[in-house]
Amino acid sequence: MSAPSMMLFHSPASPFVRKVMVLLHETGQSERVAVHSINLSPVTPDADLNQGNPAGKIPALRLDDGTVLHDSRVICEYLDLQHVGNPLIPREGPARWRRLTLASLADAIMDAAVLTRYETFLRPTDKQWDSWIEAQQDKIRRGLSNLEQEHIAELASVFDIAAIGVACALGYLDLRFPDSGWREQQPKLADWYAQVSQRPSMQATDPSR
Ligand code: GSF
Repeated sequence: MSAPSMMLFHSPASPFVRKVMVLLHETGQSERVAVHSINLSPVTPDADLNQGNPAGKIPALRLDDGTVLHDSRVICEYLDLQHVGNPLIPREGPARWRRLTLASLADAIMDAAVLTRYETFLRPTDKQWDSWIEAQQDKIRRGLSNLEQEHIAELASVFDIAAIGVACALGYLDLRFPDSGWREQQPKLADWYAQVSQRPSMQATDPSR
């Protein structure tokens, strides 16, 4: 077995990093990537991570020639072009735009959840802005409701970039907001999530394990 040729800046709690890790598992490429764990927040940057990645966010993927790819969408697209199995991002046609738009909705839920986490956990209490937190929560609620009402069949049809994104978004809500009660409002989404959570790729990347 050859040594890993790429290095992924990683933190187990990051839902965006988890997307990349799940895609690596699902496409049989985990051993191509060495994981470099860092402790990161917007107010505690990492100088090594910032090289070639000025926004200083994870995930970032350093290739063997030193090129740095970011963000999770670009990294997933790159890795999906590197394996011989069925693509997890449709290459062309209407399916490509439907699945990428669904994946973007998942990213938007993750963004709102991560920003809520920063506001409620990192920001000093006296500086927190309740209306802003509530607006992020509304984005999450609208996103979950849209998935429940319109996208369950599509999600269940294939475990691709869209399904991976939604699964990682739900996993992050469970990790950071365990009392959010999203399952009561979205029972079909909850059933779907219970099933996909059993996949080896989801089990291997479960941040609560
Ligand atoms: C979002 C990455 C992100 O917010 C992507 O990769 O798709 N659009 C990007 N990463 C967070 C960590 S997280 O997933 O909780 C991050 O790097 N935060 C540090 C910062 O400075 O914002």
